[in-house]
Amino acid sequence: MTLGLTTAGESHGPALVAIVTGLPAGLALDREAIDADLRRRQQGYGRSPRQQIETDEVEVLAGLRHGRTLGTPLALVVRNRDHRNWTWGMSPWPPEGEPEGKGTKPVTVPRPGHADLAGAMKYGLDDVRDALERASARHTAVFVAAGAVAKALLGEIGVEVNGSVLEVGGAQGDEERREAIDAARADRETLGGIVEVRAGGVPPGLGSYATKEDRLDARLAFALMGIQAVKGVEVGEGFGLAPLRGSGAHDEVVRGEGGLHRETNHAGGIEAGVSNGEEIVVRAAMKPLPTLMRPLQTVDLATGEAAEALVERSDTAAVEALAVVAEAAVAFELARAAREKFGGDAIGDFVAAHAAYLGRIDWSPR
Ligand code: EPS
Repeated sequence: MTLGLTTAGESHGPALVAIVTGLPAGLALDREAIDADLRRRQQGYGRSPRQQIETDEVEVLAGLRHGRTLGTPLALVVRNRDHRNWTWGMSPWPPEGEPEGKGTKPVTVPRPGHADLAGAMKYGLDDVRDALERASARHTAVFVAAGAVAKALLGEIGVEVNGSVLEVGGAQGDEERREAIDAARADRETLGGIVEVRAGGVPPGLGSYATKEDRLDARLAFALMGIQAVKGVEVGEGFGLAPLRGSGAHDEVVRGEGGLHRETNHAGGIEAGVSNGEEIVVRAAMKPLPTLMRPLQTVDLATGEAAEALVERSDTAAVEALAVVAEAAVAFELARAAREKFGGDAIGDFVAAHAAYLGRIDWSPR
């Protein structure tokens, strides 16, 4: 038993879609909680005016009845309100009538750092829009909806997942980060940053050292690296462990009141690809976004001449959004690992298997 996630959707197409498979029956979902995460993802400082057009809300097409999962594929939809400005340009079928609205002219000036050039070459595209629409981080909205479902499942076994921003453009405090974003916007620049996700209540034993694919650290790195603009991932103290001696790098085992635990957490809650019962701590580094209002140099694919890259409405920074998306990605992967360990067709089976397992092991969270 495992969880599956398939998504579809372009940035300015009609909608974003996710199908989640492998949920137990009887899990209560809260529409407000899912929509709250969708709003959190939209709210960060430095987002594009696009966010004033979108008010993301989840719709459920299948797999849910009266707020409880049926144990069947759960189909989630988030509509793109902006699509009304692109009905001709992003029409799924050959458009009828005169071209109108946005996206009517082919994009031929690829942006360095975006999917544009590699996508056009790989898929044989004359219009770079056919690459950038799916590569856009817009579709992280539906990942967040799926992540909210995963958090509901994890909540049943006392696991909580939280993402937060550590830095934007090298600035750390709230005020400093806003100043950095304002300064970048004034210079028609963009910024990246670092986010952290922490998961508490994760029991020892999620993931496995049995194969590379089972390793929880590898799976979380994959989940985070799969998010647009992420260029680096760290587990626990990550790169900071490299210069240390062994005695300062590992987490000694002690007996607490209710069982075994660690005094430190250099490992970020994962040893040998298996959760060890300490808080899971992972970080992701995001590059500055590639759509600059001060365009970088490129080559026009239609003429072969030097040109300036595409300038489109875009975000100055989306690091706060990444914190929410990364939280969803970590939650989904932990939920998947928990489904593998605890199984169950009904939510009660899943919860009972978790409780029986905790009864067997000698563990007490710090
Ligand atoms: C994005 C470009 C901007 C962002 C978008 C991601 O969209 P637009 O080109 O329509 O202004 O706002 O993100 C979202 C719409 C979203 O909801 O996150 C890109 O190129 O990745």
